[in-house]
Amino acid sequence: MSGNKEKPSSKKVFRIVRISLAVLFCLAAVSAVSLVAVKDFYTKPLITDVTIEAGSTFSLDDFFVTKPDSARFVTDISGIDTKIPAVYGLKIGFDKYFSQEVRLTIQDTTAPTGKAVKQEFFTIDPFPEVEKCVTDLYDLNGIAEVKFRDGIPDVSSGGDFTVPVVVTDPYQNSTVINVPMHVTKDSTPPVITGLKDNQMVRSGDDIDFRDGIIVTDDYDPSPVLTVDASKFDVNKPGKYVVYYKATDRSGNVTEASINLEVWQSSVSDLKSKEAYNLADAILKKIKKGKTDSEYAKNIYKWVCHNIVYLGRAGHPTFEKAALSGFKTRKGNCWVMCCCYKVLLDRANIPNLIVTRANSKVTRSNHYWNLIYVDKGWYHCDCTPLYPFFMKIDSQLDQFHTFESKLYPKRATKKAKSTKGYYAKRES
Ligand SMILES: [Ca+2]
Ligand SMILES: [Ca+2]
Repeated sequence: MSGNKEKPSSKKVFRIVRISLAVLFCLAAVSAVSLVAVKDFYTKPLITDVTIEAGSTFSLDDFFVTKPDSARFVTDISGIDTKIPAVYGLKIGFDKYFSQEVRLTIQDTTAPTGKAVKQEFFTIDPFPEVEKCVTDLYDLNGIAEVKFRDGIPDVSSGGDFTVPVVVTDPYQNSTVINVPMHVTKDSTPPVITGLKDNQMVRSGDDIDFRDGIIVTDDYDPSPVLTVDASKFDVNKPGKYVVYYKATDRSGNVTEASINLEVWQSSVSDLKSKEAYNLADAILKKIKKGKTDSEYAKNIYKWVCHNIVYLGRAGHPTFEKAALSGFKTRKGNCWVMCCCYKVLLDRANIPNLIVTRANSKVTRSNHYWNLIYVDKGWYHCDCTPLYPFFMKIDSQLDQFHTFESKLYPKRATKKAKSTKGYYAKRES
C-alpha cells in the first residue's frame, strides 16, 4: 500500500513561516548593525574641522587620526588657494560607500615683518614720512596700514628718540617696529673768516668781495653767504661799507661788514703835468716785479739811488717838489718823499705823505711815505738819515712820531724786510 503522505497541518506551516521570518529578521538586523559598526570605525577618527595658517598646505592626513587607504576628497580642491584666508566645506570619501562633510578654515594670524630705518634730521626739517622709517616690510597678505603708533612726537628740543611704528596686515595682525631717530637742533650761527677790513681799492680795479672769505658752521656744510655791495662803486673814489650775511640751514644768521676806500691818484695841479710825464718816463726803466710790494721797493730804490739828499728850502706843493727832484736829482726829505709819491701815483700804488709831529728829539720838519701794498699800509722813508722800507708803527723810532688818527689804520704784521736801500747797500 502506497503510503499517503500526511498533509502538514496548517498549524505546522504557520510555525515554519514564522521561524523563517524570524531568521530573516535576525540576519537583516545583524547586517545593519555590522554596517553601522563599519561606518563608525571609519568616521570616529575623522577630524571634521581643520584650520591651517595661510600660506601652508593641507592634505587628507589633516582630516584623520589614522587615514584609511581608501580616503579621498570628493570635492574638487584644485581651486583652493591656501594663501587667501577663507572657509571651505569639503566632502571626504572613504571605503566604497561612505563620505563625510568636513570644514577647512584658512586663516592669517601671522603679523607682518619689517626693519627700522634710523632717521637723522634737524629740528627745522619736516618730520620723516612713516613709510621711510621702515623697510623690508612683508606679509603674505600684504600690508594694509603703516602708521606712527603714538602720533608724531615733539622733537623741537632735539636729541635721540625711539618712535614706534605699527605695521598691520589686512586681518588686523600687527607688528610694532621701534625706529631710532637723532634730531639735531642747530642754534649756532655760521662763522665768517677772511674779512678784509680797511681795504684800499684802486679806482677801476676788479674786486671780488668773496675772495678769501670762508664761512663755516657747526652743522651746515655749506652755509649761504650773501654780499651786499650795492652801494660800492669802484670807479668813484670814496669810502664804502660792504655787508656780509651768512645763514645756516637752520636759519641762524651772522652779519659782518668791511670798510673800503676807493683810491685814485689825482693830478691836483694841471701845471704839474710835467712832473707826471717825467715820472712816467722814469717808471719805464723800473722793473714792476711780481707784486705791488716788489714794485714799490724797486721805485723806492730808484729814489734812494738817484735823488741826492740836500737840505734846502722846500717847495709849496708836492708836484713842484717832485718836479724839482726829477730835474735836479737833488732835494731834502720833502722832495724825496714827493718824488716817491708821484712815482707811486703813476704806478697806481696807493700812498700818503706823513708829517712828523710831537717829536721830543727835534723840532725840524720831516716827511715820509705810507704805502698800501700786500693789503696793508706800511711806512717808508727814502732819506739817507733814516732809510727804511715797509715798517709798521711799532718798528718806528723816535724820529718818526706822527698823529696816528690822521692816517688810515696801518698794518700790524711785520713785513719780511724793512731795511732801507742805503742800509742794505752799506751792509
Ligand atoms: Ca599676515
Ligand atoms: Ca649752525
